[in-house]
Amino acid sequence: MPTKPRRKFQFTALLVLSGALGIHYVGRGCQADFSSAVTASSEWKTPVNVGPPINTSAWEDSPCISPDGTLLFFSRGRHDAGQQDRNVDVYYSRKVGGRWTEPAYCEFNMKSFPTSAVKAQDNQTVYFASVRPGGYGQGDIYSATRQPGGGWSTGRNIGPPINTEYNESEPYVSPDGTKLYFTSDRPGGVGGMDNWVSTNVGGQWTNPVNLGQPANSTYDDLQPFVTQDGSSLYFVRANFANVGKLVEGYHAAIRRCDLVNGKWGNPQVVVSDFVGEPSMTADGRFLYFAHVVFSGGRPIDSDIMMVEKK
Ligand SMILES: [Ca+2]
Ligand SMILES: [Ca+2]
Repeated sequence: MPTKPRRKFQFTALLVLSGALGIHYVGRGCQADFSSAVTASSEWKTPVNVGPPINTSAWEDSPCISPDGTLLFFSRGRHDAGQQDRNVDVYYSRKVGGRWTEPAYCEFNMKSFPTSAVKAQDNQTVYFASVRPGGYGQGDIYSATRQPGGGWSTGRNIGPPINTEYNESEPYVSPDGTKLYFTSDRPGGVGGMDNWVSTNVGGQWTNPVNLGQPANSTYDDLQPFVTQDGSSLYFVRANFANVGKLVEGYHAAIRRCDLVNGKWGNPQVVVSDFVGEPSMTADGRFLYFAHVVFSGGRPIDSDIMMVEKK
């Protein structure tokens, strides 16, 4: 059983949803000054910032790239970088002629309530996390559908057993729609935030199952993304409780576990440091993620970055 004390977050969902790294580090009073260099493991090229019009001086994170690589959802804090609050909304951009179009505001945003961490598989249905009136408590997972005339529905709470009084966020649905991976701090985990999975049987989500060790740990394990063939899990391991102690390797790195005999193997670092929200194209060629930039020990910006497989 976890021995780590439960932490109380004012906006627990938002921490995971968007600006997660920044709020945590602000809250923990991290004093160190970090290089903003992002490094990737040897099978990847050099990570690059996707630039404007996606990135601005505002807080962009939670990228979700469509399987074909032509549609990018992401979150943007409407306040100055490092000053995120509940004003976090989802935008999307399309790649036309090799360039990203000016981001458009998603209809399922709700003013004054954060919405983030969209995951879409077919460009028709999206899953996202939000903190809204009428929810089950803290962050919950919602779904929205593409409307006939364009745009999106406002979103529907997908209910229990996925959503509880605890925090649920970071949904990822498998291409066939049968598996929902998400992050929660609910009881029964390994410790801190863990990743969970539920299976859709006859249109109903089954009781979520903890991914277990070594995919989860007593640190914070969050933001799951599973490759199209289901063989690799990308996620973030961070150490939000002790970030000020500069625990090596736990400054929010993206890791990968491969499925071995039906079990997730030991995680390997893919991209670091102060990175999160992995999302990959179906061909496994492009990995999008968020990166928090620090200056003077404080997060000053978050941008969306991309790395291409060699
Ligand atoms: Ca930015
Ligand atoms: Ca909840």
